Amino acid sequence: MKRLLTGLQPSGDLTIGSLIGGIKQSVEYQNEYDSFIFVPDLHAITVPQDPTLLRDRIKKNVALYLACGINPNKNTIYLQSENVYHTNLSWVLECHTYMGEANRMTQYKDKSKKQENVSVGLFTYPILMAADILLYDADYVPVGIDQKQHVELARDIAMRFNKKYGSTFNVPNPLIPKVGAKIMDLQTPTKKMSKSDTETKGIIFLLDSEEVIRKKIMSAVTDSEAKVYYDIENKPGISNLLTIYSSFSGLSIEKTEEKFKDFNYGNLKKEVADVVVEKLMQIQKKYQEYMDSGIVDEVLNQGREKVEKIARQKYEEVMHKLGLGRN
Ligand code: AQP
Repeated sequence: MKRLLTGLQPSGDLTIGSLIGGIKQSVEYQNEYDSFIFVPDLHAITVPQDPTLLRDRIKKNVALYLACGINPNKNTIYLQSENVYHTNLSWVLECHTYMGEANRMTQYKDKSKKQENVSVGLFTYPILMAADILLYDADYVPVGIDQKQHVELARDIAMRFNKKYGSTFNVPNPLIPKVGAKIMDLQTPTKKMSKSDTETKGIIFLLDSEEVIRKKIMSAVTDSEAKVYYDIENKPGISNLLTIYSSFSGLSIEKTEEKFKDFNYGNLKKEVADVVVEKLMQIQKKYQEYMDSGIVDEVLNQGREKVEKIARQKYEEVMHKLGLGRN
């Protein structure tokens, strides 16, 4: 069975972008693949975090994974920082990554603009991500379009390492969703909806109340043409709303466009809000049950035990090939 790996940073509360661009794929693929899903808390500290909020979010995110349909019997669920081999391998991979390659990462360019003091960790983030993937010989990594470049870097590093030291790592492939590849901010629809943005009016968090969700969608920025059709370039706000509807309802973009072609913007927003509220309320009910049940720790303990063995074996192979250590 091919292995699929995904992780969503606890750098902010999970959003509908995280759901559509990340979790949804994992839910759809969990019957077909040996699925690994983890909480990349080491990635989260590439930008400043409040320790109390971070720790709180780790458990919340696992409960949300489960509430969104990640089945703990079909997925290996674990916490990145509880397995030292991620950082060990990351260092090894850093020593096999060229500055030119790391310099080309566009997400770093975007994210570093938002920071005052940019950490080296933010720059080397894609290499830690490569370690996350290569450590477990993942075949597929479901990612939003913005993270595709990182998976390509992991591929390049894997191929280089294999060529130099003999076959060691599986070469992974990105899996990009057809619809909802990028959910945009409702207030600035030319910008990706990101959970760590400080301006939250344009972000729908999975745990937002019904009232807040409706308010955010009803005040989404659109345009003055008053005509509903899909055109990302000229109508980013409307196109984003159509994408959100399509992703939540399962209707294709073409059918969604057709359905709303005679709607005014207010009525379109109301329908989008209805479909989002319905889904998120179901998720929130299950989330609360998981948070109250103690299952989160159970799942993370099991995951930690399983991945530690796999990772140690891979890292020892790497050490041996590089001439590190004594054996
Ligand atoms: N708005 C989005 N549209 C589509 N896909 C998205 N993803 C995140 N936001 C959107 C996808 O979700 C997966 C997990 O990503 P992540 O949470 O680890 O990192 P990220 O892409 O950096 O997410 P954010 O929300 O933008 O986080 P911050 O604010 O911390 O930078 C990935 O596959 C991602 O593409």
